[in-house]
Amino acid sequence: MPRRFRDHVQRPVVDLCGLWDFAFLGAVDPTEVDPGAICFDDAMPVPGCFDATPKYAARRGVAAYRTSIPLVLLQPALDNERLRLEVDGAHHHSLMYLEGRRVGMHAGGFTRFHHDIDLQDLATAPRGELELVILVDNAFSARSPLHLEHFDWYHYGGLSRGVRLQRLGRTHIERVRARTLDLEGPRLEIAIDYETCDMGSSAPLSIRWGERVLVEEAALLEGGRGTLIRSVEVGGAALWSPASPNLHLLDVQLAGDDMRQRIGVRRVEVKDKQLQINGEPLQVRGVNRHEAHLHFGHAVPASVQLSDLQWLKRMGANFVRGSHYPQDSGFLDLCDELGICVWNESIGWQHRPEQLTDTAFVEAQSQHIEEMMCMSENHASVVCWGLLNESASDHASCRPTYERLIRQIRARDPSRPVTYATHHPEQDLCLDLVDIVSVNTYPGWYFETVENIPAWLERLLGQLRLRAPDAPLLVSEIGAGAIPGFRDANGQHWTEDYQARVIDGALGHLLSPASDCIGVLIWHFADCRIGQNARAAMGRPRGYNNKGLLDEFRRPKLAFAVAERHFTAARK
Ligand code: ADA
Repeated sequence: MPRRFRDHVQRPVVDLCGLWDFAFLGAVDPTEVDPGAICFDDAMPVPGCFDATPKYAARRGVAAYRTSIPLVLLQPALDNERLRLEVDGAHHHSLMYLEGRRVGMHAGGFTRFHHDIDLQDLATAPRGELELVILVDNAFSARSPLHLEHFDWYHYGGLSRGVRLQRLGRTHIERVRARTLDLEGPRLEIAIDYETCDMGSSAPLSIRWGERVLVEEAALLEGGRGTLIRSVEVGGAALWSPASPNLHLLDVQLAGDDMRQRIGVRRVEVKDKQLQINGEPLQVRGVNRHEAHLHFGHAVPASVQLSDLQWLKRMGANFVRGSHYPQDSGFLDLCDELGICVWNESIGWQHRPEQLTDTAFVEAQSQHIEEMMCMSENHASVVCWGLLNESASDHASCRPTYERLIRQIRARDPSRPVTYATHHPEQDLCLDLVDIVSVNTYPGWYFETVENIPAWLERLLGQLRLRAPDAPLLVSEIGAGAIPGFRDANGQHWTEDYQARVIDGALGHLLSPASDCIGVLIWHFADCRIGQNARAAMGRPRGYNNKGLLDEFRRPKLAFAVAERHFTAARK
């Protein structure tokens, strides 16, 4: 494994994580708030979710965060006075003010976005500090069409991931994309998106792979935005796979700017009704995981991310579906290192035709998908893209939206398969659009007896096979609820005993060699809080989705050992 590194060594970057000034403003229109008039009377950590703290529990509305950045931290001064404010996740809608001037607005949590600011546009601070105020609104409103109240999880609010301020030169690297072209060699395509203020200039470009120099040249840059594409051979590079998660350091330098990424060389393919990595079929053994924790909301710290993955490794899992939104890049880093494959999906939950045919919603999804792909495309662990969990893919009116978004994903990245989880397989009208046909089903819980789980699954997969003769089939959700610690001689619904029996019946069938599917993703890893919608809560004791193999504090239930038994046996 290559040593840990920072993304930039040459570009000045100030990490803004830490305690910020805080004020909860509540139900106000954020666009009408004067950031200079806010009375900051509290403190809040960044990353953090303010409504995961007891004082602001269950509060919805606008929250204001403030910090200041000494300009000296952004030295050395470059010849172009442009700053970039980069935010890794703000829930749900945010407005950014630097020195009192609004510099950006963003809708949708869970993705990285940035705003560029010309320093001369600011009334530069005489005290040599820049004051940054971010307003974050976690209310459900038209301002954030991607976060809807009916979803089956708690939408926490705040600055849930990292925040940075960077100083950009006249030429900067916008993004580096590395894609395996050929395992022979191996050969990679490195695409470097840049932006320059200099028309038709040439600039020194170097591409290093670990200690090796792959490219050293004067590259011709067009003015404005452009992309440099180089095909390189990385002879002898060890491949990435779940069993051997080898990573390599890619270091790109252009005109005094730099960007470094960890790359896994591997090929993901759908072939012979299988998902293959480097030509080897992958049996999917995993879980769905919400990036949530009672103490931290969506700002799950690295220590919890790591311990979650340690539980998964112990269980014999090799796969996580990031349900139901893009995963934090720190979590993906760990998945890269530990050889855990990831289905990374855009935010969504049971969208109805009125949303899927609404232009504002579709545009917001499209932008969110672009942001998800930008921040996670270099992660070797991400082996497929997903979208729109359990939405109206059974309505003809929604097919154009599926076509458009799937086309967008494929155009951006032809190297990974695309899928979505359907819960109406028999009526679904979009199965032909995806590479992997994924189905969510709850026999033994919402319908059917535990004894009938194998027969039910066999029938379901048989029907799906008729509709998708050549696609890999995946059971993307299956499970049952259990109140942690509830055991009972009758083994009724909600006992740990009952949940363990459902998991046993499901995995016993789905992981057997006779089963016509590529594997299973259990719903779900750990219990999580759901929204405050009273109707939903009637089926969710404690106000939690209790189908976790572990409880909300990651204490394993009986079903964990059952999954461990099946997963480790299937691995052999
Ligand atoms: C669906 C959904 C999950 C969860 C699950 C359940 O399949 O995709 O997010 O709500 O049902 O617990 O019923």
